[in-house]
Amino acid sequence: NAEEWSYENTDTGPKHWKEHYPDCGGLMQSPINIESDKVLYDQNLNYFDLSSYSITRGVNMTLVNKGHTAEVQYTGEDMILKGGNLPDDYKLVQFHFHWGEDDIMGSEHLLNDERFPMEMHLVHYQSKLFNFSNALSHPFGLAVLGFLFEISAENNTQLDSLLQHFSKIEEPDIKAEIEPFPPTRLLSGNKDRLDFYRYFGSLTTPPCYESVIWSLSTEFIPISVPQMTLFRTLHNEKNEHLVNGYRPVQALNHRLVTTTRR
Ligand code: B30
Ligand code: ZN
Repeated sequence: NAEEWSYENTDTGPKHWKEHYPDCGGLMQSPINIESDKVLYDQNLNYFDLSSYSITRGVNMTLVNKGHTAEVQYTGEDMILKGGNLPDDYKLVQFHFHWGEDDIMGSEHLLNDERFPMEMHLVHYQSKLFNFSNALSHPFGLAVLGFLFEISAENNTQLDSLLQHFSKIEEPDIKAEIEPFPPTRLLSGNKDRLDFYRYFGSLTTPPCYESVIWSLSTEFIPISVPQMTLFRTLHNEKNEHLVNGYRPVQALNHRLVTTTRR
């Protein structure tokens, strides 16, 4: 229940999540700070097959203000994440964003202690677990593919079909149908060779289940300062600007981060 937790520095904030959601105090939590000198290059870690992301026929995408994030819910023909040494195929259910009040913060994952203005999460569930809610608490039940954003001088026109609807979803729980677009449209590099970091972790919001195979792209997505500003025009349930919806980094503990990138 959305009122039990927040990102504020209060008794509902990240330090207190574990009181209502014990998994938030676990040893495999997300996000993390990825330190490049401790990451292991894994020559057996395969690239993803993102080809089914390009299907847009028979697909519906709905943009929703969830009060703590802007989320694109996805129904219709399956968009499937394959390869990447995942134990099964994983079906896309939604993607959403984490951002800050300023361009110097907002990402959940950090790279060598560096913060980025925004992070996008493509959330998938393991096909053989039948549905998302069943997969949510299952070990390896989810695969989240994350992308960090970096500020660019030019607008990223690939984001326009999303951003043009933000004025309609200013208040929580409002939805807008958007023109379906392949998430890979935001990538400029070779989609068959998307380099990423891999580790095992959790949902970054309560209930923080340790069910997520994390893949964080090493390719950044460009976004301009005015485009970032649009995300901050959304409101939360308290009618404040929806900003700083990111969890602080969690201890790596005994985990290893691997990568496809030499
Ligand atoms: S994340 O990618 O690790 N940030 C959920 C999915 C992905 C992440 C975090 C949470 C999730 O689905 N949580 C289940 C509860 N959600 C449902 C939802 O549709 O997303 C309700 C909620 O959080 O309060 Cu918004
Ligand atoms: Zn997320």
